[in-house]
Amino acid sequence: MAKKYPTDKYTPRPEHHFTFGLWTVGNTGRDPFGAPVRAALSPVRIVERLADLGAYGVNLHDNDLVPIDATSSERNQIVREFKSALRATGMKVPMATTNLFGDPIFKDGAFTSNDARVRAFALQKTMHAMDLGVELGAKTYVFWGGREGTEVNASKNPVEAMKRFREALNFLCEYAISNRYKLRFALEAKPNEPRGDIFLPTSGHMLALIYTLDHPEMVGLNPEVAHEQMAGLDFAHGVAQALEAGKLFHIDLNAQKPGRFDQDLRFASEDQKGAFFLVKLLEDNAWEGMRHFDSHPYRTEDEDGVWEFAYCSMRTYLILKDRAARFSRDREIQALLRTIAKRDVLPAALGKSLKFSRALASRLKDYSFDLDRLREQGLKYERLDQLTTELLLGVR
Ligand code: GLT
Ligand code: MN
Ligand code: MN
Repeated sequence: MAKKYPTDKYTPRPEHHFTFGLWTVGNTGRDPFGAPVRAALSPVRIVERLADLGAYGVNLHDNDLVPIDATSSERNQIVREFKSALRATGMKVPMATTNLFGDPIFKDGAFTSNDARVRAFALQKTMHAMDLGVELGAKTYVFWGGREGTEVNASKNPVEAMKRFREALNFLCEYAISNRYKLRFALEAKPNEPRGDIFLPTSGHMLALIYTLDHPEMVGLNPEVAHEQMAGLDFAHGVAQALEAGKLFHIDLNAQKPGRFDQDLRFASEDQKGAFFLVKLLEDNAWEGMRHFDSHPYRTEDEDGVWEFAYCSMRTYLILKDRAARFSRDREIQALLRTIAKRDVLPAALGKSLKFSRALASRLKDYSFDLDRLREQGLKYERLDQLTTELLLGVR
């Protein structure tokens, strides 16, 4: 498949740090209205094919690799074979997570279930899954609480739910510390689906929770494009806040049309401008994390289409990265940005910065601004946006 594309600067290579969930390329196309359209791919095959395409690694839920009802000797056999595929291909497993949503046990939540036995089982399952992740070399551990929510508000005390979620994360941080696991936890938000409403619906909610934990330094975010867009938010802005706070531990790249179910579309197959500003943000800040794709091939595809999807996810990222570099070199765009920067200077009478001092506060209170000038200035953002659009559409 990938042969159809030229070998060029958009050709993915392991050093680009692209990763895929086993559940993403492995998605069989089952949806609420229809049966699978593709056969399941074995984890070993996924590792081999993605290695051929230039990926760096794969990420997994415990049960993407080891079925929930496997005996311990079955588990060990599966893990042995998987590790040997990793060794043979040089592929890595940078992130692992727990499936706390698929089994009927979790129909009313895992860490926030009303049933203490379910909460305890969720901890047990997560400890085993953390052991597996560490055994495979994972450094990041993701928590996506797909079932942590309600349809019936009367059924759950939402204040209690926060306390339960916090208690579970505190427990698991201690578990990691007591085993000397070098894991960082990354929390992934989503506003709804599969629950009517999911607790901690956005990355902002998650971020606020982190600072109430016993070990906030161990816990950050795994924002997903589609999930924040479902909440109507500008993804790059949320990611920028996480980055600035040192809390961008991982990222889920995909695409989404507004106002729909969680589509998990191929990265930048929709909203190319939003995707561009995201890539630009990550690249301009030399963000060191994995470029992880959490998306599904269209249900129209056979296995060939799956690999096309995977290859092109990476290729598009590199194209956008190239466009971001071009943006930084574009003379006219840069001239407009310099005009913006020129306004970022305080009047001499006020000094260099707006950091509080009693002296500055008193000078500022007396300072007389030319308000009409500020009101009247045109900012040239129309031009800036058009130039960006032309650059993205390939005519600059
Ligand atoms: C599930 C979900 C994703 C999460 C995965 C991690 S599982 O596929 O839709 O957004 O990132 O648990
Ligand atoms: Mn995700
Ligand atoms: Mn999603």
